[in-house]
Amino acid sequence: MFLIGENLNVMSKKLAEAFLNRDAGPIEAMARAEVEAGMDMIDLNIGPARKTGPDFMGWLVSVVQGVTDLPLSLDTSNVEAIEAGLKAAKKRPLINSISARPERIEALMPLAQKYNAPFIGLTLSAEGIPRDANERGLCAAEIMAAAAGYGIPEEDIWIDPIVLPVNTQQMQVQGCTEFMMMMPDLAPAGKSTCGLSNVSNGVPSHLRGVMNRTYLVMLKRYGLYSAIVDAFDEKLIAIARDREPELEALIHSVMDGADIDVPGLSKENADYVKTARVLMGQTLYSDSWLDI
Ligand code: THG
Repeated sequence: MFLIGENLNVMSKKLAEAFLNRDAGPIEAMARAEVEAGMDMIDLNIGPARKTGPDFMGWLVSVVQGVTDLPLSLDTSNVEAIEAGLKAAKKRPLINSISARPERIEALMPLAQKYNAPFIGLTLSAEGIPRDANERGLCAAEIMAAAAGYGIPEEDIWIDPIVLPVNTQQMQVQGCTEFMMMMPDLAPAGKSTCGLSNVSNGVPSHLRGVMNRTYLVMLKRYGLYSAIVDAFDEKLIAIARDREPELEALIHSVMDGADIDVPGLSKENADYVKTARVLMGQTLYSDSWLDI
């Protein structure tokens, strides 16, 4: 699986000051650490960046490129900042992202075309976030059709079905898994990706890892091509790199409805089984889902 490191982002408490003061040191250190962790690409998430976006993205791209040759993902809703990143990048960067909203398509697809850059197509339309896998499929089809109109090849489109937090949107979680099954028919040459950590947003922080890892196994089973992930979750990286076949087999058996003797499992494996059941909507989410 192709892994995009999420850790260079404006929400980061650790990097807030460095971002504010344009202090390159901590940002270079984080980029190096993501490379060390085995990422294939680094996401540069500067948020909406309304005022100083273009200048800031240009600066950030130069700083990160100073310490690594990895390709970059330009993560902002500011169109001018995306273009500044496209201009500054040495390697073909990924535009993160273009939704199915007409004004976003009209503003960003010409840039993807001009700079010959791949982009993440976010399944979000004028009506908002889709409610199920079929609505996600419709959104994806709109994005693909629009891109074809700009002559953008299908293999440069990375569809993101928008992962939502399990604690408030539990019924939406399966929408993304089901969407992954539809991808080969929808876009045989297209790619898929998602912001994996979204699933555990708002979940007690010490429990986010088990949630993220279990969901990754589920999405991976249906062919997820890529994910934006916490570069420093070693077990998660091991799953993505096919180094946890036993854990994958356990979670697959839950997905297949196997009758599992949970009390007979190790605490760690029991946690994964309980988490898979929450993600499948079989157990109602609560912050204490592992204790019941
Ligand atoms: N799809 C696409 N791009 C995306 C997302 C997506 N980019 C942003 C986001 N979602 C993916 N990136 C993150 C980055 C950080 C976190 C979650 C997703 C995160 N951070 C912790 C927090 O906010 O509590 C820790 C912050 C810190 O370091 O202090 O959860 O879905 N295309």
